[in-house]
Amino acid sequence: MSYITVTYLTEAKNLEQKAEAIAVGMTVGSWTDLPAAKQEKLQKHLGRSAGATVLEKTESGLERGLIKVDYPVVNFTYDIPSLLTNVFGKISMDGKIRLMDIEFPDAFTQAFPGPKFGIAGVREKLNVHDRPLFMSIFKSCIGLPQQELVDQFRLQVEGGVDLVKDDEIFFADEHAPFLERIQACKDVIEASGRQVLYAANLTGPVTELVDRAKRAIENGANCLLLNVLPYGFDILTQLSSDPDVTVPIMAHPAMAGALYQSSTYGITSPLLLGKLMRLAGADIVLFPSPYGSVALPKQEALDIARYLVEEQAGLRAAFPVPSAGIHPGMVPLLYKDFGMDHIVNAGGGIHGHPGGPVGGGRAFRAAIDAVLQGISLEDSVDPNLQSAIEKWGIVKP
Ligand code: 1AE
Repeated sequence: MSYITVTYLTEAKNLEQKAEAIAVGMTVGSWTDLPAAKQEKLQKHLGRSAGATVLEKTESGLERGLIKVDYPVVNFTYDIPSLLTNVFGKISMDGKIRLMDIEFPDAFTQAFPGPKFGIAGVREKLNVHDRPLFMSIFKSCIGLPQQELVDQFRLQVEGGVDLVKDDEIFFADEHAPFLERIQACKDVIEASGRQVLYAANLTGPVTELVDRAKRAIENGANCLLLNVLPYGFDILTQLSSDPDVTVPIMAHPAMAGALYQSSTYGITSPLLLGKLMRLAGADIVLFPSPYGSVALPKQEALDIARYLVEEQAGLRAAFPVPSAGIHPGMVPLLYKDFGMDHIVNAGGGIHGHPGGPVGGGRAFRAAIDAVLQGISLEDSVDPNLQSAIEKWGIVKP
C-alpha cells in the first residue's frame, strides 16, 4: 500500500497516542468500535502512526514534539484541496498543531503537472543561461495613467531587467486595463530588441481566471502573475495544466505570513512556498529573502529554494525568487546563498536609486557581473553601482 507521510509539531500527554488518534480520526474516523466486517472493508483507508519524537516537556507536563502520520494514498484525489483537507483540515483547528512537512510517493507527485516551463524553460525564453536572472517590480501602479505606466516599464527595460512584474496589489486597473497594458508593454519589449518577460497580474473572479489568462496570451502576454494563496492552490494547477496557457506562471506569496508566521500553528514556509507551489505548477516563486524587509529565518528561505529545485519525481525545477527589500549591495550574499539559478528581484532597490529605474537596473546588472567575475562590489568602477552602494551599502556574505 502507498502512503503520504505527514509531519506535525504538536503537544499532548502522549505524542505516540496522539499520532494514533490522528491516523484513525483523519481517515476512517474510529476503528476499535467497528465490526470486523467493516474493519476488513476499511483497512485500506486506515492511517497509521509513523512515530513520535519528544522534543521537550512543557511546564504543564505535556510532551511537545514531532509526530508522523501515514495516510493511504487511496484516500486522496490528486489535487491540493484534497491533500490539505485530509492532512490539515479539521485538525488545524485542534489546539497547538503545526503542519511541518509532507512526503509524497512518486506516483502521487507525478499526477500533478508541476511547472510547465520551470528554470530551464524560463531561461530558454530569455536566452540567458550564464547568470542569475534579474527582475524589477512595478511600484505605484494603482491609479497611474496607462502612458505613465508604460513609460515606467520602458525605463525598467532600459535598465537591463530580464523580467518585470506587476505589483501584486494591482487589481483596480481601470486607468491601465489588463489587456491594453499587456499590448503596450509588448510593444515596448519589441522596440527594445531584448527578450523580457512581463508578468501581468491575473485578477478577477476565480471562475474567470483561466479564460482571462488565455485572452491575455492572445493579446501578447508572455508571463502571468498570480496571488496563489488568496485564490487557492487549485487555480494555479488549473492554469498550469491547461494546454492553452502557454506562458510561465509567477506565484506571489501574498497572505503566506498568515499561515507560516507562528511557530505553533499553521504551515511551514518551505512546505507552503516551496513544495506546494511547485507541485501546483508555479514556474517562478517569490518568497521573503533572509535579509531585507519581511525577512524569513535564513534556513527557511534556503529550504524553500531547495524544495523548488531539488529532484522531485521528475517535476521541473521552479525558479526561486528571494525578495523584499533587496538592493544591489545584497547581490554577493544572494549569489552565495542561492547560486546561479535564482532571480534577483527588487522594487524599491531599483526605483529608489538616485538614477531612477534605469540607474537602479544598471547598478544591479553591474553587481551581478562583478560577482560573476569575482570582483568585490567596492572595486567595481560602475558609477550606478557606486551610487547604489553610497545609498544602501554592501551586505557582506
Ligand atoms: C516577498 C514579496 C516581495 C514583493 O512583492 C515586493 O513588492 C517587494 O518590493 P521591494 O523590493 O521590497 O520594494
